[in-house]
Amino acid sequence: MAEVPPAVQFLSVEGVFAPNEAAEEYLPYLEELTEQDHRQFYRDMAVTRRFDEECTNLQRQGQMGLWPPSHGQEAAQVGSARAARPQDVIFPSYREHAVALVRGIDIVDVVKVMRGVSMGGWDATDPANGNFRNYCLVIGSQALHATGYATGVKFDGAYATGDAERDIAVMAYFGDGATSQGDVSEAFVFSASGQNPQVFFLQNNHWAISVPVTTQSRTPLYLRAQGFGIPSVQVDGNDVLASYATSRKHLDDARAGGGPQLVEALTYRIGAHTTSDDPTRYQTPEQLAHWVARDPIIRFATYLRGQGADDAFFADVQAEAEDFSADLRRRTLELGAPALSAIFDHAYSEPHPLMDEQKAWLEAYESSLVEGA
Ligand SMILES: Cc1ncc(C[n+]2csc(CCOP(=O)(O)OP(=O)(O)O)c2C)c(N)n1
Repeated sequence: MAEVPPAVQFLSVEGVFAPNEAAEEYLPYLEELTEQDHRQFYRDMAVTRRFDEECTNLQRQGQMGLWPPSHGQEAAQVGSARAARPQDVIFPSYREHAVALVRGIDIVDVVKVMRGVSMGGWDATDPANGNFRNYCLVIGSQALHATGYATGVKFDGAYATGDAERDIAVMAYFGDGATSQGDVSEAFVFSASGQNPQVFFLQNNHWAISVPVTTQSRTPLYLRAQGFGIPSVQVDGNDVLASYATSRKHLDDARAGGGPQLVEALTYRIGAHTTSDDPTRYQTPEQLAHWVARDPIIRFATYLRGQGADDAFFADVQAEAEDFSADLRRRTLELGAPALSAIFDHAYSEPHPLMDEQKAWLEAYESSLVEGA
């Protein structure tokens, strides 16, 4: 493994504001943040943690086929999502529940995907959905989708105009495992060649299901990007301020015409890859304990308490998280099945005679099965 300098960090593991040397150039990005912003970060993380637990329970109760928990990755996701501007376009993988929340997605739409009652979940082109594209279960493929989209932004000249309210950056989220996919390397090549306005946000949660990142890469992952001519930085992904500040800078740079950028957030997947997995078969208790002690939410709570947040604030957030989860549970249990013919509706973006024919056939077949027909 190559020697690397420490990752950008503002908060010590104990939650004390103590920027390290690597964090210095990112300090100005924290200056605009208000106490309200800090509290919002906490709220986003705590609500996500709570509904993520609820979704895990719902899956265990047979309400979903699968759930990929985000426990432990809340700071990486919330910091980067809050750093993006409304006009930025986000391409997630399948674990970005906190990012979905921040961008305004109705989390029940995510549940629908995992329950298998929706092909996509939400209309990604509806501005109400925060330019948050659909979840993607094909590892790394969204890096290429993002690169294609960013190429379009480039052709439209919708960046580097100097208008920060309108210039667009595209952000792609993926994991350490995805960097082993050809798609991600291809995305790096095309994006660097085109000097696209995009940021690759890599959550290194140390595992591609049961394969450790040390098996996947002999070099720190963020250094790979530099081989493609992409400026990159490694940050403490369990420090929400570090995730925010680095994402802000690199999104700003990409939007302003600086070409693609990469942020590698060092974090850890606490628990299972998905509800189909048993992490006790490969994660050591020591490694898990090391990361549990670096819980991003507890760490930021300590920081906020130092800034004057009192018990009433934390109780209020907890109550909001409980309400959110109870509502999510109620609405999940109310989800009906989609019309069988819906499967044809999104195969092509425009009407297609073959789809119409197949849909009509299925409907006729279904109605022939109705008793008495
Ligand atoms: C193209 C492709 N190959 C294999 C899989 C099976 N698979 C699902 S998740 C996963 C590991 C992904 O790890 P990483 O990219 O680090 O993301 P994480 O789940 O840890 O967030 C694999 C190999 C897949 N979904 N798609």
